[in-house]
Amino acid sequence: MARHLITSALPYINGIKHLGNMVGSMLPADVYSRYLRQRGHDVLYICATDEHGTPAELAAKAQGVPVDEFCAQAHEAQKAIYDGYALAFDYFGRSSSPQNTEITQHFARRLNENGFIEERAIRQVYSPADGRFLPDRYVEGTCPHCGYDKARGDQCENCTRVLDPTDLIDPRSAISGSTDLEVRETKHLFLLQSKLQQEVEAWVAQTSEAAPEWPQLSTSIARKWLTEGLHDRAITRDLDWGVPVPADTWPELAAEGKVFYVWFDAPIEYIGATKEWSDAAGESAGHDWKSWWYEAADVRYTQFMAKDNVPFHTVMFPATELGVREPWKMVDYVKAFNWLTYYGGKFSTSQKRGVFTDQALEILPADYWRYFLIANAPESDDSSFTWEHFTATVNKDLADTLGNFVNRVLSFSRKRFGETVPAGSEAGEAEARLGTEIARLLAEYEEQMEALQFRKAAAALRALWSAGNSYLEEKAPWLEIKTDQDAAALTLRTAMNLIHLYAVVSEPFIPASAAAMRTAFTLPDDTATWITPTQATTLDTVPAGTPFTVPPVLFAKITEEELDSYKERFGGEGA
Ligand code: B3M
Ligand code: ZN
Repeated sequence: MARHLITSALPYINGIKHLGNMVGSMLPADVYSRYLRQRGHDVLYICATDEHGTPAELAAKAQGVPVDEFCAQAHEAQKAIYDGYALAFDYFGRSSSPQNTEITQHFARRLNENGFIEERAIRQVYSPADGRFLPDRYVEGTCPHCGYDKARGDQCENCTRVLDPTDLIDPRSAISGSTDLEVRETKHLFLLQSKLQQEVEAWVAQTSEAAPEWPQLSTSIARKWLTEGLHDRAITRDLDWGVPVPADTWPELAAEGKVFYVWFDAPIEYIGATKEWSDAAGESAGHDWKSWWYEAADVRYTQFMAKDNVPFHTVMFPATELGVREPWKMVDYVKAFNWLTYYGGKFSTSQKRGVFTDQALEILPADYWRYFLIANAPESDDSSFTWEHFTATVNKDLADTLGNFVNRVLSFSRKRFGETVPAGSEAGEAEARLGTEIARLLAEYEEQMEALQFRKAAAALRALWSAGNSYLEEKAPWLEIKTDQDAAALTLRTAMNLIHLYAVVSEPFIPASAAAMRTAFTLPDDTATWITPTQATTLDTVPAGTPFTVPPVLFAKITEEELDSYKERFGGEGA
């Protein structure tokens, strides 16, 4: 059996993420990892905070704390939220780790030995008052296109035009405000991606077309970038915070304090964080990071990310890995997502529009969000978050279809037959039909999950829940009981077996509720992590006589008043 390496794009350190970030990377990666683990695969799910670069330095400055302290705190804050969503990372690392420094420097040295790195002199803005070169975002001024007076050196937020710091009118330092700026020549390292164009092209063609094919979104973005041609790019910056250029190879640049550009070291942190995972556990734990990454032909590597990150993962990082000329594991499957919008508009971290991951958890438990987000994942197109849609989905799918079924069946059975699963008659024709239907839907669910089609997998799961409701309506044990106790008992025993099946197969989506359903039954050897379609046909994993309890209501309905208050708090339509 293959080993599965799974990574989700590394959340940037400067601030709490919104629901759109969650559904486009970490959440589906977690659902997929959980599913594969349940199916008995050896899975390693790695993520980390992406901590270098100017936004981290600027955010730390704004808070008036040293950047390393800022990152340490922000890492813990993000980690706590992801724990709240029950994201079951094998390790959640930090790109500022010594492990990442070591591997990033190693990659750079190898690229250099192989002729893929060149030192080039470029002209850059220098601030004598600050005593340093100012990278793009550290220069502010007036946009030459629209006149906006707070345009940054990389882009004007107002008209979105991409800028060069030297384009700005009346430029000033974002650090000190000094307008005494000059342009000086300085050396930087360039990665000669143009030399790797053909190799990357061949790799993309081969990998994206292998079975299963990459989603069209990933392939089309990769192709577009390759068609436009790979350009050599600067991979160093003048910043205090970052992976230092190694002095053994570039003494002059190291002495000037140059560090690698954040997008150079961030993907390498997938490997770095795996080493952090190894190192943290000690050798005794059997965590062998290198076996997952180096000469790891038996590893199947799946990445999750939003579409804006696709070029870095399908083109740039592969170019880096290919240029290193060592057998590092390259991605097999790139699962990319479109945008989740907020009432059709952009979720925006900088403008605080939409629902942030910490706020969502203050309102409702993680399972509500996990289910809604995955069932509406922006897979083939953008999808829109609205409070109306969220409320309708929670109330219908989670509260009515699943939660109500569970509580109704268990409460009614306890009332009529006591606290163990009743025996009743032998299964009949209705049970046979139900078993066949459940097996069919379960096979569909497995197929969609294996194809990483999350919306379709969610739809199959929902259909499994509905099938239980249809069965219950058809048999109507509350009527059967009046004339035939054994018939009613059979119906309830069958329904309780469905609850147990739901507990097992819903776990990737709603782990906490799944645990509540599963522990309702006191089964001596209930260790199976999956129920196959064939096993499902007989619906007999929970035998008569099994003690059970009635769990608290699994999902509360969202009321009209609550809906109104959420819209009021977060801004509804037109936001
Ligand atoms: N940190 C995502 C972002 O901030 C970026 C992903 C890195 S993955 C190696 O847009
Ligand atoms: Zn502008």
